[in-house]
Amino acid sequence: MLLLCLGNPGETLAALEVVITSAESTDAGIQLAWTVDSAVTVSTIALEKSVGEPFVPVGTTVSLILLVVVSLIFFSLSRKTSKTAYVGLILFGIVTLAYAAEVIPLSPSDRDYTDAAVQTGQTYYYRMNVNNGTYISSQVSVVYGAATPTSTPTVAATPTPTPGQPVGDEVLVPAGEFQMGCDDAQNGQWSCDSDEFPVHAVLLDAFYIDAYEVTVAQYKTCVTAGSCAAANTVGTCIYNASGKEQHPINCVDYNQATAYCAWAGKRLPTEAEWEKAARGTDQRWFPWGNTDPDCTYANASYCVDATLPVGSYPKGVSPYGANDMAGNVWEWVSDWYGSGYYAQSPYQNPTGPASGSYRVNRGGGWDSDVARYVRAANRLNGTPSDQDDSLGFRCGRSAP
Ligand SMILES: [Ca+2]
Ligand SMILES: [Ca+2]
Repeated sequence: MLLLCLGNPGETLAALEVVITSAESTDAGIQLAWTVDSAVTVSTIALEKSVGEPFVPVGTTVSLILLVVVSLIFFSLSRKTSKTAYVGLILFGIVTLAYAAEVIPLSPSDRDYTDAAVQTGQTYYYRMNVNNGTYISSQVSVVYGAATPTSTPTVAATPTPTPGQPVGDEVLVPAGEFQMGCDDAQNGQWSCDSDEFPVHAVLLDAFYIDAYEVTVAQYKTCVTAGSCAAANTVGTCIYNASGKEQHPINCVDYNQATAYCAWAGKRLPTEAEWEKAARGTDQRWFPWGNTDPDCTYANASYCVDATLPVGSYPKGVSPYGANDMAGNVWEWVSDWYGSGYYAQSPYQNPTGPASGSYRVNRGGGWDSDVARYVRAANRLNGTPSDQDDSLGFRCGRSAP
């Protein structure tokens, strides 16, 4: 979106030079950035904002003082004052306050600011007050035009869960072949389900996959941006549960998961990508290896009977660094479910059957009461409209 900048940015004031170098508006707000001459010590910076009207030349503080002084004079002379004079006082007050600036305090080290409190079609004026009294010489008039609804992914800006890496991190799964599916001869005590036959070689291009399940906080960011529908809130759905912002979002259907990933500039992983990210290339049964699962490896088998913050089981991390690929919540992947698909799957970058009634869910959830459900080869399916309290998702994307 184009902005209108009026005035003469960059005028030097004594030893101080503050230049508004860029001003952009997006749906997330108006973004302002500035530079300060390195020779100048900045002790305070305050951004002043006026809505719809330019700043009066004398400045806001002076305007308010004037209003108080004029008011006192009027009231001291009240018995001698006409109604017309009172009307004049009221008008003066309205005009003065209409020009009053909102002061946005900033840290002296700040060099940019995004003002989210803006409305489409309104004009805003900003100016910098540096070191408590030195204004930049030019005002910046920002015309926030008719916004085109575009989404602004802010995944990387969400809070960091502990333990583990920051939410929003992705892990890279390099290109190459792996064995997908299950082979009873290679599966220890765990029998394969029929839809995991036959084990077959799959060649995938390199891809990224989220290191964590998408959290409630992340999903809410998409809802706030207007690009995702709110998750279901009934029963044990945690969309509105306090203190669970870093838990995986649950009770979202396939289309909601797809919409979130698109908003984040990603997509759901394919079933093959998900399985490779979960178990690597050595046909291990679980993300951490072939040790039987317990409550130190994964949130499953009713260990806590609820979701937990993502990344709570670093011991159960996959060979590529993906967390909670076993347990916490089941995860939507992009493929239609086909129980016999493995027998006809293409060798390279399979994307599942062309159509179907169910989408694939992977990894098991907090309520998986049988350990074999959290095997990396296990497959489940759900109708695309399912919103289950043990079903969430994570996103992936092709490596550039
Ligand atoms: Ca999971
Ligand atoms: Ca199964």
